Amino acid sequence: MKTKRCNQLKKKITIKKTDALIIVDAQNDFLSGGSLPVPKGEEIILFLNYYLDLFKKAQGKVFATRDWHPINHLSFKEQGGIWSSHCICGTKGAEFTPKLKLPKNAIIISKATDSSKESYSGFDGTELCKKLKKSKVIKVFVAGLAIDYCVKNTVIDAINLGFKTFFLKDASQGIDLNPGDIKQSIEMMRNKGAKQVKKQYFF
Ligand code: VGL
Ligand code: ZN
Repeated sequence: MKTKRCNQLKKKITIKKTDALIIVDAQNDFLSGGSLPVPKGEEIILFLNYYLDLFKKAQGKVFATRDWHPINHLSFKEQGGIWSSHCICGTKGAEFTPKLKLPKNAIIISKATDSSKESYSGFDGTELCKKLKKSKVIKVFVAGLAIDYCVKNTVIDAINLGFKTFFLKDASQGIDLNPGDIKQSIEMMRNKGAKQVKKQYFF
């Protein structure tokens, strides 16, 4: 039986000061030319910049997470992990793509900084929740790389922490290490209560 989805948006969205945009891992290593490129990753930059502009005009809050690994992070193949080494703190690969128009007042959240622990969520071991609550944020709009890892885990944590959570599909791409991972991740986010939205839904 097909279950009816209620988290399809019917009204247009207006960004408020208490809304936050959370850009996940828009870093050089996750884009073409980087050490762990996400397929079609570049396609999201245009959309991310569109949302950044929207949030700037509405004086919404902007957060940007970054994968910020030590050189011997357990997720790297040399350490027995599944990923080629990427986003090593302080390197060019770990920098945000220069194409991203990140405002000066964006709050940067470094994650997965402990060599012996993987953290896909921007909330895991960081001050992201504290900072959002301090800014009186109610709604979060999550976008970036990669849908099936850091975006998914950030979205699920945001929901569990009580934020009204939106997933910006057009400003996100995934890896699909196992084909179907992206689709499954989106299903999971929506089943947990995330609202999937795109550019056309905004004023
Ligand atoms: C990520 C794989 C490894 C992500 C981070 O940002 O989604 N994926 N580290
Ligand atoms: Zn990583």
